[in-house]
Amino acid sequence: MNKIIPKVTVIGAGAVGATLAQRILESGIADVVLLDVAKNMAIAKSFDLLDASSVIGHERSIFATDDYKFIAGSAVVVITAGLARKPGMSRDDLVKKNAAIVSEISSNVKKMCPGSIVIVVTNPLDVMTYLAAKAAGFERNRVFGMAGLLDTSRFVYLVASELKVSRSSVKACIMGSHGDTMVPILSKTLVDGKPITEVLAKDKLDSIIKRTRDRGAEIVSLLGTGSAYYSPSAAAFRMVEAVLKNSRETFVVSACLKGEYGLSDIAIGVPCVIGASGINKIMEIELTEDERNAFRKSAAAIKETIGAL
Ligand code: A3D
Repeated sequence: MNKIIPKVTVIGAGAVGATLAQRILESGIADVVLLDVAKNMAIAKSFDLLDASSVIGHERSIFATDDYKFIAGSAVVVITAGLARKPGMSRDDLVKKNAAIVSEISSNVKKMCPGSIVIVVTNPLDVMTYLAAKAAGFERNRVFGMAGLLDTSRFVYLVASELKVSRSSVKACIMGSHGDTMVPILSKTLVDGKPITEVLAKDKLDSIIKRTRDRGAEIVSLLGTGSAYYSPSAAAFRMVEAVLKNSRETFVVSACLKGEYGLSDIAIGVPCVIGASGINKIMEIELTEDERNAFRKSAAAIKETIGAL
């Protein structure tokens, strides 16, 4: 009997969207619909990806379009459409234009794909996740944003390379906003089972935290045009995979809170168990007083941008 292959829609065929499509196809976990207002560009990328399929050795398919009727039946929809940062821009500088794009896309997803899980990548991430959840009107477990897993992965890489240890020996968690107020949870950060504050001097740790916060901007300024896409597409891929495989892994995702951590009417990065229903569970972990204060400050920054919209 033929196995039913799930369908994943990626909206936005730019750097993040196309690389995510490539990761999905090459993993073999789903067929892809790639939707972009720039239809020919999306078609060109889909042809290029298909032309690689026999070299890589997969049988998955990708269909490029600008028409929402083709997204019907998708198990997961990933929104990567919108403007990316240019050198000197903050993520919040993108807010008005991307808000209009994400709201329109989410209304189309609501119409054409009412049973899907929606993963938001467009920046500013937490605000766009909040807007997508409002516009789609889905239960809150079915709309979440990708960022905390990426921020954590950047931090893990920098810590591991400073200490010359394997990346798998560093356990970390970065909560809060995907922006200048992100909150590394040092009380839960371990290197080979030891608290990070015991193995890394404070000045080194502070400079790694700063570099993690600025890593996106560092890449934007080196690229000159566009922003990071290998690591963002990798993190988005892991979330798609967790949903399709119902793996119930814990990732920090931007989740819509209803009382958790004392917050409501906001999307913000918190650890969540991800599976077939999207967010299976929001984990309320214990924070130190400093971490709690930093998390509240981060929430206030997100609320300010939502308010300004
Ligand atoms: P880019 O390569 O410019 O691709 C964006 C694509 O969106 C383009 O192909 C556009 O044609 C398309 N698009 C624009 N408007 C629409 C629309 N209404 N419907 C369909 N498609 C549309 O950007 P990118 O892929 O580098 O980044 C995409 C978004 O992800 C940006 O907002 C980035 O800031 C954001 N991003 C977020 C992270 C996180 O960690 C959260 C990381 C990297 C990028």
